[in-house]
Amino acid sequence: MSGLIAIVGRPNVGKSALFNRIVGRRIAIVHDQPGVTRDRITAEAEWNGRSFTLVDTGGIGLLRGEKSGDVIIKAAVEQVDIAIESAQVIILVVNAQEGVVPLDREVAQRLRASGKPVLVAANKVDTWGKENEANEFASLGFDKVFPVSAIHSLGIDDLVKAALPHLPVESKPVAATGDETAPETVEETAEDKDAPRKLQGPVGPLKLAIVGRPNVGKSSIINALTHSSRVIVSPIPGTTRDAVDVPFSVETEGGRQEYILIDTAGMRKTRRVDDTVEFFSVQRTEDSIVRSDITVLVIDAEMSITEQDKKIADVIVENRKACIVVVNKWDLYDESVRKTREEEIERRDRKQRTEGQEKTMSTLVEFGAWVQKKLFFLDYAPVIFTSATTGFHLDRLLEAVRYVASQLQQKVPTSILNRALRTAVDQRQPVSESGHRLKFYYATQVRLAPPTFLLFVNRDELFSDQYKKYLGGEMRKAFGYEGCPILLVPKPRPKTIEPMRKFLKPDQSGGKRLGRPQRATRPQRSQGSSHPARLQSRSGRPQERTPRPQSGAAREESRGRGPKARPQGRAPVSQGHPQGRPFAPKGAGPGAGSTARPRSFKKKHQRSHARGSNRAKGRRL
Ligand SMILES: Nc1nc2c(ncn2[C@@H]2O[C@H](COP(=O)(O)OP(=O)(O)OP(=O)(O)O)[C@@H](O)[C@H]2O)c(=O)[nH]1
Ligand SMILES: [Mg+2]
Repeated sequence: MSGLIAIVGRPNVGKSALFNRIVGRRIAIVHDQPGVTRDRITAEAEWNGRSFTLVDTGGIGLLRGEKSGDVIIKAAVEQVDIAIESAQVIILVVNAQEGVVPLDREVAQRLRASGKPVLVAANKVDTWGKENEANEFASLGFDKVFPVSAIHSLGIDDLVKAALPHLPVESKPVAATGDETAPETVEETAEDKDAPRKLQGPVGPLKLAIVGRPNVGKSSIINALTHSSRVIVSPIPGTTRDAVDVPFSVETEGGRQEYILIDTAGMRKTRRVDDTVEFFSVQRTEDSIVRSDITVLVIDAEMSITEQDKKIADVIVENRKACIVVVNKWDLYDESVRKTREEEIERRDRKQRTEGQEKTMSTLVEFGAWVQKKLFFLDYAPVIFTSATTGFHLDRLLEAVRYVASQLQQKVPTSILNRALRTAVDQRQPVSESGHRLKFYYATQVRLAPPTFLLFVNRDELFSDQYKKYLGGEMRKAFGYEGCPILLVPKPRPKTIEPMRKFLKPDQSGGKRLGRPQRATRPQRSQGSSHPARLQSRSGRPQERTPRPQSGAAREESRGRGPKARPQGRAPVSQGHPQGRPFAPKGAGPGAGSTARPRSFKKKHQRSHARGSNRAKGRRL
């Protein structure tokens, strides 16, 4: 156990500023307005090699004009109590510039009752030499008063050093962020010939950012998943302000899975964000999307899909994040859907429906399709219908999370990738532009999360968005990647390689086939099977026979290349049918295609590759 230090005090004394200063990062929102922090915010901190957990709390006590019945204030005070309860040492923050006020005495009394060691931090001693101002706080009845300035970083070391001896002796090293090994740029990785073997998906607990408009039930979902009241829930939009990390683990047959759920502030239309606190809240939400492994976009079943939902979805897509769409408050909608379905069945029985009559949505599958159509640019994300209140389908949400997480670990062997790409290119050749045609040499996966593929081509500027979308769709059909964006990065072939055109015989220049390049002129190998000479023939077979990663990965494993991450089965994302798949309109969305594909491909595909393996060696894709 690393130990826990709680920062408490009346509102607006600088608790969050002190918290950020000790943690060394701007986590909590600091603003000169009382009651900004509501939830309990925790962070792992380290001081002189000693790690501990630091908690920032909403202020204790009511300010003028506040009513104790206010649901948010009540909940915030409860959160402070929990923090006090679980801490080994408490830092009571007071304002040295204002001196002791009655509310400080109230808070002090409460802390004395807890029996925990308390250190008084007399904050806002901004100029050294004014420490004497802090002396009057001795009257609060605690042994130690530390004059500090959180903003100017004065006196912090003495304060923390005095707190550390109260923590349990055993300490854990500070948790790794998991980002250290992530390659910074695609280029960097591509140059590294061993890159494919080093690819690594998200490590450490998976970070799930729960985002959406205000009041859609983000905090409720977190509380329901963790069976706790960890974050504050209220009917007042804008309840959550800071991004709150909530650790969470699930036991499955496969073992224990650790997550960090990040509760975020609801995002309103930018032009309505007139208040500074809300501005910072939204910024924290965007930061949470950036640092998440998977983003869960929550929408309100009752409110349909609004422009604002689309804007938030845009942020997710821009940041290339894996995503799951959750339609929450389904309990409020369920009844009317049931009625519609009954009417539909009745009409069908009476054969009343005429051809061409618009069908009403009455199943979750149809609703899922509608949602994905509306959020077409996010159509790679499975849609789950939940109720945080009744617990409806929260298990499915977890299953989807597990499944998408497994997709972020999927490494497609280069040979299989190239076969899939060849099939796709054979099936639909890139449209030639100004007499030049885009030619593909080979492809290799350079990143797992998000799945990123480097495609060596003759000229990257010929790779149109339209063709990228088509290829992305074909990759999705071949390898799944539900919930993940697929990135295709064209790269001109290495300069050491002579243009393939050079080897064209004059009579072939208009045709598809190329003369066989000389050995020395072939593209460099980036990995054993990725060499164009090893590419297998154009199968000329239907796209359905495109390889599935499972078979390839299994093959790689049997070659002794070590275990590869494989999908652990498909997520039951189509709500109406547990075994179903998410709906994704074919070809919709950037770099995304239909997620639907026949299940019987794998065997057929294996056969097709066995047959075609020796043909057309040395060809371009
Ligand atoms: N009927 C119903 N009500 C829900 C459900 N989920 C949340 N609510 C209610 O919706 C209101 C808002 O819930 P919160 O969890 O605070 O919503 P939030 O998205 O975190 O809101 P902000 O933090 O303000 O952005 C509360 O009154 C909840 O009780 C649900 O599944 N069904
Ligand atoms: Mg909330």
